[in-house]
Amino acid sequence: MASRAPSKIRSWFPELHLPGVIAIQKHFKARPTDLFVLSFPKSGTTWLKALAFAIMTRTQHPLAHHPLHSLNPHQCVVTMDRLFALGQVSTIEAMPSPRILSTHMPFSLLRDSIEGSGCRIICVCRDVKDVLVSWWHFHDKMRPAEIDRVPFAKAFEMFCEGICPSGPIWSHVLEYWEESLRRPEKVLFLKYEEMMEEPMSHAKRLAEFMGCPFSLEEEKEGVVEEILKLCSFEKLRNLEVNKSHKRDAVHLAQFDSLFRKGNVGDWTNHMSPEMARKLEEITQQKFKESGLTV
Ligand code: PAP
Repeated sequence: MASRAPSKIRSWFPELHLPGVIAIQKHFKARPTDLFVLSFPKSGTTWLKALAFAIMTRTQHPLAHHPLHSLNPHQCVVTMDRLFALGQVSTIEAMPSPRILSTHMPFSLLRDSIEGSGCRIICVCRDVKDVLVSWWHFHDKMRPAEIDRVPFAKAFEMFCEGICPSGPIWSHVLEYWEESLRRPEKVLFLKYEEMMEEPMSHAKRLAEFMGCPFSLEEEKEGVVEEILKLCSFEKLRNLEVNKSHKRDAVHLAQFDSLFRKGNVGDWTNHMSPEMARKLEEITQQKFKESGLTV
């Protein structure tokens, strides 16, 4: 069997996440029916998890009494890294098919665990400037009281160097983008900004890709609109579960920290024009010849 040259891509992980990444590489094998929600952190994962879960389970749960009313999207679609880190592999193995699973691992680190399985992948990317702003706020909110706040200018410098969880962002995004070009029937690549602009067409596209398209009756009955409403930022943010400030061993993020503004272009409130230009130039340089524009 031909052996693949080791990937040259290097990624940063918080120490806490590394055992999960290593355990996934050692022990995880995807099933043909698996659906993966894969993303760089702060790119729209929570929203995509909610949408994928609501679309897949819409016939099992009437939308008015759907689990998303009482569970955070990250409780509905598990982030594998944490369960693997905690040694709870059996929880994932016991999940009935079709499973929806998620991780922020770069494709090159996940590839061997999913290759040849036939599983489907949905990835979402977001304007790099907004990802940085979102990450900075999230990091600040999660920061223990005894640790000083990282000034935005410092976070900006580090981000430009590629230093942030799962970073550098550019190789992470490009790997999934290239895989979506190679295997469009199995890898769907979405952009947060386009989803915000045209949520309806994206929900339908998602359902088709997932193999459970909306029927004409469902469309007439307004099921697509209902799902979009259930998964909307406003709706999710105002649910009791998502106002919770608690965190547990599996979900390290406090649920309320996952719903900040949900806007496109909040970077204008944080970056000088020079900073924005610098980040845009780096991004253009990294993505040049890939056909990807973010
Ligand atoms: P994660 O990587 O920790 O899972 P992720 O969900 O990818 O986080 O990103 C969080 C961002 O998505 C937040 O953006 P902001 O900081 O710019 O506000 C969050 O507000 C936004 N977000 C969460 N839920 C939704 C939603 N339902 N619709 C749109 N944006 C959302």
